[in-house]
Amino acid sequence: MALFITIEGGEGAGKSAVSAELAARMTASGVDLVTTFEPGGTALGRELRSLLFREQPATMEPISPWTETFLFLAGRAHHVETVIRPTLARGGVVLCDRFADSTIAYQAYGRQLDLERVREVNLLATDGLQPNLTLFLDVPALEGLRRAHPEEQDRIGMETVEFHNRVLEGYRRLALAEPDRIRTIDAGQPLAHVIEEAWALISPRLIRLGYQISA
Ligand code: Z5A
Repeated sequence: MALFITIEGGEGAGKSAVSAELAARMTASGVDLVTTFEPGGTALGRELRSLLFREQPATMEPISPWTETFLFLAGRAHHVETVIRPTLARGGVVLCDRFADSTIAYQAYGRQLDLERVREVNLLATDGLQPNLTLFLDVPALEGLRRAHPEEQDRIGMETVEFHNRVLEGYRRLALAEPDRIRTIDAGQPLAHVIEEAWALISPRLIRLGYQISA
């Protein structure tokens, strides 16, 4: 009965905007929904998020790519244990803005860490939990960066365009490798179209769960 949906993509792809509208539609349809995000879907996750993204004091040693990876993974393990699995266990629907694919795309492809090792540690953090459906919002890196609010740019968002292109390449390869789970949506189209495509992928699954969908 449960359903685990994740939304993925590069910076400014529209994940937050699309998640908000999907959540509103699901709530209006009476879905037992938990919306959450990474990094930061728990109190501990928000502490880790602040550690990852705050301006680092000059006295602090730089965060290495593997250290960065383990900080994301610590938050994910806790998020899975305390929020995601309990919701799924009671038959609820989880809509999560970023999950394990982000670590493959950003740390393995973006930071160029060893892909197999990143997969292994990711698997430990998720305890093998996989989303039922992942919506990959695919928009060219330059367009995504143009959309992102400069004042909200974090340490990773401020990486080079080459970095963001590698991230996108990572997502595209993941989508090719797992076409049943990862559905790509052209996020360069107007937001309203992106939302309708996303909803068309989600609503049949909700109907199969027994929900009466109103939109
Ligand atoms: N990260 C990582 O490295 N490893 C990991 O394991 C995890 C994360 C989990 C923070 O993530 C960083 O963490 C992120 C990856 C890394 N770094 N980067 N880059 P985040 O999810 O908190 O932050 P973000 O991806 O940078 O979010 P964002 O910039 O807010 O992007 P978004 O949520 O996809 O976009 P949005 O806020 O919905 O839209 C941005 C603007 O564009 C807004 O004004 C919208 O109205 C507009 N928009 C959206 N869609 C459209 C369309 N289709 N047309 C026109 N305008 C649009």
